[in-house]
Amino acid sequence: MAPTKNPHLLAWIDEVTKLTKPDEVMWITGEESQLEDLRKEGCSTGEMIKLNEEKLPGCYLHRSDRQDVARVEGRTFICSRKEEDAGPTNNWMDPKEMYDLLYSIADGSMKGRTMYVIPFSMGTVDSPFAKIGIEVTDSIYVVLSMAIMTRVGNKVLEALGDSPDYTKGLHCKDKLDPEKRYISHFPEDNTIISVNSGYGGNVLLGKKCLALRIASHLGHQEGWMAEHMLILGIEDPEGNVRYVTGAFPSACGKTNLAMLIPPEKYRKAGWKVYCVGDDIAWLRIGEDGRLWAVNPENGFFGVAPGTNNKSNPNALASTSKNTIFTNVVRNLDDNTVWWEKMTDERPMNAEDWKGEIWPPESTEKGAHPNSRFTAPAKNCPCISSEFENPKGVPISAIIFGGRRAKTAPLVYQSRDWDHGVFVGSVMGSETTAAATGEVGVVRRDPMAMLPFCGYHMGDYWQHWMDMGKKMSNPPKIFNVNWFRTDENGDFIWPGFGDNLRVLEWILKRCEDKVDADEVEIGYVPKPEDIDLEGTDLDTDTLAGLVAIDKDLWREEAAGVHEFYGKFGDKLPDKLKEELATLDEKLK
Ligand code: OXD
Ligand code: MN
Repeated sequence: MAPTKNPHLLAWIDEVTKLTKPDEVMWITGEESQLEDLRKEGCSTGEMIKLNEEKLPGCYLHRSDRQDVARVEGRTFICSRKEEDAGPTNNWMDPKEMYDLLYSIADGSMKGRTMYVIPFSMGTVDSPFAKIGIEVTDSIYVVLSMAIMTRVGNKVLEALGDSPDYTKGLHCKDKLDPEKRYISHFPEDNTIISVNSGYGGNVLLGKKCLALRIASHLGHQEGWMAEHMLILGIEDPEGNVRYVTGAFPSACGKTNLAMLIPPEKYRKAGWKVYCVGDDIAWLRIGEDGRLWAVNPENGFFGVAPGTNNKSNPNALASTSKNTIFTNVVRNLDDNTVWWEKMTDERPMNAEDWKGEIWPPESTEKGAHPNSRFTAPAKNCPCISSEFENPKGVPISAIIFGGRRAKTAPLVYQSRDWDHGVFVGSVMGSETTAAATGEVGVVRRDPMAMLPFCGYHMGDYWQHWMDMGKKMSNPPKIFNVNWFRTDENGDFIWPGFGDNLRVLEWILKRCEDKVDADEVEIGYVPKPEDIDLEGTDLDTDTLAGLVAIDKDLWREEAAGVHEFYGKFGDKLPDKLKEELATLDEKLK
């Protein structure tokens, strides 16, 4: 029996049941015994593989379909009623047409299967900022992953009561046909439908679909922001904790920054760093006129390859128990997992991500490059004590970043909020050889939201401007670039924990405790103001790292003109002015 009397919800579940025609309907209660039964059932069908209970307690391996290993931006749609509202950066289809198409795919697709109903909350259930979703799915993997990534079960239904205010999420695996795969959002209906995929980013509907695409639309209407940002707490030796958020395109070390370990000198002096979130921040203006952030998620859905005891010991520790691994190597000697760069030596007796024997002489990768761990946030050794604070944490600085070999300095500060919005709107990363074969092409990814903004990007930028006007004490906005290279193509800045040296400067700037040099693009540090003790760098190198090459910046400005051209009338005037100011300063 349904554990709710909510008439809206019952009517929708009834409608979905009639459409998908499952053999059974099971409501996820959040009780451990129910989840344990599902883990057992998942193992009996091969959907899940139980790992070594002693070495990896409560951990499982899942393998997705070989054709279904990543998000599919080309098949992700924002089906707003008007095409214009989706904007030039999203795929759009008329909602009626899309519903017809998706209903025809979903029709009868759960025959012979169980339909699971997952009530989930993004944000702690008691938070005034939380949003409730109901995901209906035919995948045990989705149920178990949602139970890690979100708060699930009856407590969510209690919080919902009889309200119609929840996001509807329908997920049908169907036949996992890539040609019929659609990840569709209907912002005006607060609805998500995902079909023919079983990959996390496409089917854990709380994450990118609700907490970014749908939530960005809701935030626009309701006066808050949903951003693709980590949230980090930094404690100085005096015990003051300040919080920053950071937005980075993929492959820029966002998870590493979210779980940074201070360099030895800083550790000894008493600096500590806490992770509040690694991927998504919901931001609201507090009564104090500051911006406050909550992480709506309850777990990490992190990329496994490259994670090791040096690059990110906190992430590795987060996966030590109660974690689901997807598409990694299985070590057959001890039934544990492995991925590239986890250790120097690969396991010799192992299955690759496809579940095939991985011969010791193989030159193929064992783990899929986008293999993942789904780990409870509470496992993280540096999780913030404020992680579950329903009010969130006050933000001192917003940090944008990208991967730029030459153009962007190590760090610069925007002149003010509006200029900061400009800085975020033009951010991008250069492609690396491995990804495309074409090196150094800039891919613009405004605020790292290109694939995740659920409405017109021009309106989104205007919303940023409007939010700035409403804050009496807005965060300061910065841009960082850990990836400047020397004449040999080697990174100059050591990165990882040493990034705290830059964060220290950022926090001092927020409190007017350090001066800066004003240059064409904003404020850069005086080289002597970044603490280099314990690194191999000297102030001359630092001066090079913050130097601005005007010719490169003229090229950059030309690229921005071209990019902005896409947005037509919706490009906020303020951004046009900021670009004109940059042109002027570069003359
Ligand atoms: C993610 C992404 O998986 O941004 O977090 O792609
Ligand atoms: Mn992300």
